Amino acid sequence: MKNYFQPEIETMPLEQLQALQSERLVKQIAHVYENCPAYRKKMDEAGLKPEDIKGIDDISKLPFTTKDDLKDAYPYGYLSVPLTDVVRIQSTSGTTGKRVVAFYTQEDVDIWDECCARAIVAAGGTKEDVVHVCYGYGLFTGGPGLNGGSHMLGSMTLPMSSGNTDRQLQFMTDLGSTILCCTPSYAANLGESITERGLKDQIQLKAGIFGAEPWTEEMRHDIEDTLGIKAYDIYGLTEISGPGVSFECEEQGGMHIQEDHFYAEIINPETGEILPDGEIGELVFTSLDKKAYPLIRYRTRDLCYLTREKCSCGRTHVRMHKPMGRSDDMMVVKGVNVWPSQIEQVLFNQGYQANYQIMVDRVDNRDTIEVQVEMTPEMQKERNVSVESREKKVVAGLKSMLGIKVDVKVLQPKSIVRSEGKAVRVVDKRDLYKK
Ligand code: DLL
Repeated sequence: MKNYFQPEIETMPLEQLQALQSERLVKQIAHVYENCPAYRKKMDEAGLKPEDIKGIDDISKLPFTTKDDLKDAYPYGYLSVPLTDVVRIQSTSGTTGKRVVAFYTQEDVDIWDECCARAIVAAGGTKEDVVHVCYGYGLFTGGPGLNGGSHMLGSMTLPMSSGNTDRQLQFMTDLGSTILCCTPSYAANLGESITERGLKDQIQLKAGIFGAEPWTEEMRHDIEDTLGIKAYDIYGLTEISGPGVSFECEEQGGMHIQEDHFYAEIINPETGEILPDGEIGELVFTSLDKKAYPLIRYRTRDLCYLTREKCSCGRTHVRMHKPMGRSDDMMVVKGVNVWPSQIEQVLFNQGYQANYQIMVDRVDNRDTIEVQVEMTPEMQKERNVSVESREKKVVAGLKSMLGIKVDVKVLQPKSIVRSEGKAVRVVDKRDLYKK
């Protein structure tokens, strides 16, 4: 059985890594120029020939690829192998318009599974573990990705998919699940059900691999306390392959990007200029060895920063900080930039949990914003604290975080619909008035 902590790759010195990346990039550019008319056109327009790309340092010569490019070329425009070599597709949810369909050869699936196997190992997983996957299966990459990684590792895999909490808990207790893979919001939801049903003594979970949506450190601590586990972040996107593009190690200090497969850059989203490590900007990825749908300098719209500071796990691959959200998650309300994650941080700091929603509207030409959040069952029992005083406290916390007045409604437990996959945190009714 192969070892999925791969020191020869994951702890490679930088110069060696750059040599590997250079070799792979040169091959990749030759591949897309030869086999993908959309890339040949882009490179011709930029006056570039494959020979101009001699190594990783030349990457900045290449044009960016955007989500609009992929949507405009739907479905086959960026396919770079004959259709007969494709064994699988996955697809985005299409929440921001037309779907993107990503294609995989068998080798591409193997690379993806390997990245997910590495992620499970980095979270302490071994062949002895029982891996409970309740990310959705189907077009969404969450279920198939972690499923593939767990298979590759040789762990017993529970392909639960999302939803049906009763069944999740039954299998979790009966079969002794030790590693939970789902969105952080569903992990919080499961934690709540475990507490309510008094099942904590019957579960054997030790770790969780949570991603697919932004979540704060505060939410991590809450999940870790409720489930009695270590909660690891995992990141990825359909266009680049799915989960496992980066993941956390035992240090939980940012996610190591699998740099032998994906080259990362951070750019200024306005100017496209490459930013140094430590500066926040838009994350851009180049697939170095995928064949069917290899994206070159793909603009993810995710905002974060990179660090090459030494990590005590020994991995040398660059770490990305938890993305605070996509640039399109940021709302401008009353003229101020508002991130859902800032609101979440205030709520957790005041003892609330993951059950909240943000309603934005425009009334009489003025923006309105209301945060609805549930009391925890413990808060409900504290009879000496009124709902009004709780609301005032959240209003004050949000005012100091955001600088604007936010209306707040503190609700009874169980008033807000629970999420089974990616949580819908924001309902922005102003979108209805567009066009
Ligand atoms: O969400 C892939 C995935 C599945 C990642 C399971 C992790 C676990 P998409 O549906 O294409 O793919 O959405 C990708 O989700 O660009 C980010 O905006 C967001 N995202 C993914 N992981 C994280 C994370 C999957 N750990 C988009 N933290 C990305 C914050 C994340 N945002």
